[in-house]
Amino acid sequence: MRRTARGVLLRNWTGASTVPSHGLYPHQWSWDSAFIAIGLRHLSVLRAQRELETLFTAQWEDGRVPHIVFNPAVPLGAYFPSPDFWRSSSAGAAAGAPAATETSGIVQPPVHALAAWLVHRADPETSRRRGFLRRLYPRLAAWHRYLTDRRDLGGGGLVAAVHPWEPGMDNSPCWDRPLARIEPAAPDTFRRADLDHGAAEDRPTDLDYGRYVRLATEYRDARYRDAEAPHSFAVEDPGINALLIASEHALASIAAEAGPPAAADGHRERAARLTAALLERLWDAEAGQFLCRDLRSAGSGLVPERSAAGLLPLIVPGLPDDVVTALLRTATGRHFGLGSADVRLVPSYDLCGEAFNAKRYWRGPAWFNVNWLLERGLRQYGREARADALRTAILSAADSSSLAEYVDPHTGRGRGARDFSWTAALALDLLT
Ligand code: 2M8
Repeated sequence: MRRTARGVLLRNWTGASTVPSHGLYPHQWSWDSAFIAIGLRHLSVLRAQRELETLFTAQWEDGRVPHIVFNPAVPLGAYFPSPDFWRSSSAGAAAGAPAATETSGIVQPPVHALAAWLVHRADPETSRRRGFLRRLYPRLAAWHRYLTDRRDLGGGGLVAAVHPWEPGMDNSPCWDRPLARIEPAAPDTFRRADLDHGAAEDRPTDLDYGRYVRLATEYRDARYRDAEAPHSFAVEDPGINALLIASEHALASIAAEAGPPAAADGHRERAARLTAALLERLWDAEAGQFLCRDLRSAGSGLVPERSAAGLLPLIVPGLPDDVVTALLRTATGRHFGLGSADVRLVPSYDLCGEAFNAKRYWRGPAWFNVNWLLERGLRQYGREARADALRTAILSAADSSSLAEYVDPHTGRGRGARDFSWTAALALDLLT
């Protein structure tokens, strides 16, 4: 298993970073790279550092880390939307997009400070010698500042996603309502390259894509300036915010190690403020989990859909005991089935939800990054036996599915791409 996972990471390495999968995703993705670095550190600490460094060379001057960094050697038709759609170097110039690298203009969850800290800890000596954290710290701090300063669209102290691709869970049923208001772009205005590699029944629908394209076009046409963009989709997602908090804690450790030590307190304070806002704005005691908040609905209400993103705050340190207990009850109950005989891994969406579909991407299948984060959260809250069982289940599903992108949560059968990088990386991490 270890050998197979290493082989995948070696083959998916392109010289300065790793593709999630050569066919379906032939460029560098932001949160993929963070998870990949966490696994790569066991294989080559230098490559793990390089993975993150490469991503951050594409950071925009306003602090945003784009969700895709395009490889210029890959033909335009290999992935949609391609650089000629995003036009970052021209349309993004006012927001400080790099001139020499093409990127997307949206972001993904901020797992990077957490990854950087874990990579550092794997070999602190090499990290110090290369000034890894010293160089990365200001970039990570600017990244978090972008999110907290420019993306607090609800004014309540949380980060809002402005596109369904931003939380990384593209077609989650949580977006169905907020997306229903978006007029889809005409189907003949774009060509879906994903269907050249993935089965249509496993992927988002054409209607979803029409809306993704419309929203990205609107942002691009506003030259990616958050103050001017219409942001007709604006959702506070518990996953993004939980990962930001975990990363803010990591940033405090990074500042103490390699930044201005006085900054560590500031990061801890910011983590505490974000945690309070997360509890205040997204916790739903009745549901026993965190929900998304749709900022564009009348009354900007919580979305009554259960996504696994609503369990991810388990990785946030210092949650009140009653919240942790309720989260565990929900995770192990009928909606997510953690530890039950007919559920292999925690699904991305409510097993009892109307929109549940065991095959279709983020509408039910189980994902390895989500389960890895939950395993970490269970350990953080002292649920060692549950964490051990989940670890075993993750490794077994990764192995039997040929390191699939996602699996059917009931059978563990692989779906989507195989030899998927973050599956390999996180399996390697759990093995080490
Ligand atoms: C998926 O998203 C991309 C768009 O960003 C796509 O469908 O083309 C998601 O699973 C996302 O979370 C992931 O980062 C990306 C690459 O693995 O693929």
